[in-house]
Amino acid sequence: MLKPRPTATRELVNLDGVWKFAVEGTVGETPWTGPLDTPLEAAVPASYNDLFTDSAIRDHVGWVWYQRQVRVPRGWEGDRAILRVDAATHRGRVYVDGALVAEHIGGYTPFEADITDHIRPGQEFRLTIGVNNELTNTTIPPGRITVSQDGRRTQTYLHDFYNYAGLARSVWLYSVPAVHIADITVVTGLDGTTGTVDYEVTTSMTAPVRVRVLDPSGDEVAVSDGASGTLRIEDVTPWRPGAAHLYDLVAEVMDAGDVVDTYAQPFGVRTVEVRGAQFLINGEPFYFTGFGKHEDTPVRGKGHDDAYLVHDFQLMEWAGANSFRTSHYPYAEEVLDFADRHGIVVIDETAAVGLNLAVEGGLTGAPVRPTFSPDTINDDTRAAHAQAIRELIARDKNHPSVVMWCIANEPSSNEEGAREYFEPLLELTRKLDPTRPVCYAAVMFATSDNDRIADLFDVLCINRYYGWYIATGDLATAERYLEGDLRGWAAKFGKPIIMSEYGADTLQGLHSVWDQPWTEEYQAAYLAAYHRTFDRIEEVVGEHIWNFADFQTSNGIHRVDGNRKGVFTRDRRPKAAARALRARWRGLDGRKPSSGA
Ligand code: BDP
Repeated sequence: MLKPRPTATRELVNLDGVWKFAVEGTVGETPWTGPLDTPLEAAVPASYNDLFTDSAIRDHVGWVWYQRQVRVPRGWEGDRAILRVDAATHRGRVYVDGALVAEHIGGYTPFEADITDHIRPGQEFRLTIGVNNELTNTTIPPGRITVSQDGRRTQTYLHDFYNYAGLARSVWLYSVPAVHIADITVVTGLDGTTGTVDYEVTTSMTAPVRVRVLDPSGDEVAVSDGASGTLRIEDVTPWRPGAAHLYDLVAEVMDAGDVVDTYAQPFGVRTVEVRGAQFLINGEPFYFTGFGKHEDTPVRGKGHDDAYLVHDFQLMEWAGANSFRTSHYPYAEEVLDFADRHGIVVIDETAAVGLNLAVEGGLTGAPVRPTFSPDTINDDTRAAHAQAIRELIARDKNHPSVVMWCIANEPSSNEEGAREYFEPLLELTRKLDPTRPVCYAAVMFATSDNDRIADLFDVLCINRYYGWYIATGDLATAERYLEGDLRGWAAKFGKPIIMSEYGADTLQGLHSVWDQPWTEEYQAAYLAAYHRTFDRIEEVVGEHIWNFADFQTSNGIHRVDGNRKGVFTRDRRPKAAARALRARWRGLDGRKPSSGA
């Protein structure tokens, strides 16, 4: 799916700003049929939850409504007009005046509607978008809605981050010519000093296509005719971690010798491969340093913000991070574009977080239900999960920064039914993209002995909290457990291991001379214990700390104003561990730190 871009043949109108806003129940049953009668306004992009002081809005379970007027540029006669919503979390319905033009389920991937037949160039139309935040056992991520005795609907879910909802990314209106480029796929390879570029351009109607590759200075370095083929770039400059280099694949659709549509798709020439227990980028072993992140900031919730985008990447670079995981959902496309341009490596994750009912009982003492069963995570959930994978790959396939797909976080991979659930999803992922390795992030309860799916995947991504949830405050025991655990996976599977989560909640400003959980010293000592262990185990090819920054969670006695495992606070100030990381990570250039054994 192409990102909308202005080109010589396409125009783009951004619809961000302040929209009318209402919660279901406070306006009529069919709010799209007329002007929204509401005193409220909401910012787009932003999650709506933290914008208002009324807790009934923050805690609302169901639909909310956004509305604005849009004027169609008058020069669009003869073109198609496409409305694009970058994300409606978790379900969206789009109405142009009274007409439903699009419906989409899945909160973190874009969707579009061709609204040409509903609008007139030069005229205004009323755009209404309904957004629903409900999570059930057949959504990705899953959740459960209960009705309390006073009739209120309450949403629970199986992940700790707050269920922010709304229009957290941009909304666009753009034009394309009637005959246009519908999609482009680029797969690159390296043949000595030559870059190979397999490309495929799909068009709305059969029409001649020609493509050119431009280097960053705009010089043409390869050219070809035809909707698919292989281009060769002599003396190619590969895209490398820490040294981004992007080319443009300019596709042109021709009609009687004229260019009727043109689109420039940025790409980088690089290869990714898993060989034995190594993760290779451009044939060289790569060691991941970085974080699991969240899209999470004060007031905006999951709302995309370019200032935080730039600042977060600055902080990652300052710390020596060369990579991150888009835990626990696909991030805004602006984030991946930035990573492409700055040589930061990305593990790109679906929103399949919390396919795990073993954690549900917890402190409530509720009987544990099986994760995979007709009443819980079932065939319909898997169909939603498959769709999430399709949409992720369709959106992100051309990003050189994306080196691996992560199709789930902490599923109950040790439970009966896990293999049956995951095997077809993995097959689908590999069919859609045979070029990138695939992983899932393994939960604490899944060990090398009882995990039922690890052999299907390319890289073992493992989340562990020894020294926090287990052996709390006892780092000597934690280190021993960790080493035994990792050596178990290494011996059994012989695959590369990335520690995809490890971390300790830390209150900024809390100090102690002892190993006391929650202090800044403890976080630093905890991370150091893990790092010593990684350096002793050859199969470990990466370390992603949980988390880059503190983030908001749902209410619960495990959290004080959110999850505090950030190396940075929610407002991006460094805790003591940040400098220790910087000392370890800076200057590694993708190589593993030398053994601390
Ligand atoms: C892991 C989850 C992550 C949580 C983390 C924690 O993958 O989303 O935030 O634990 O408890 O289980 O801090």
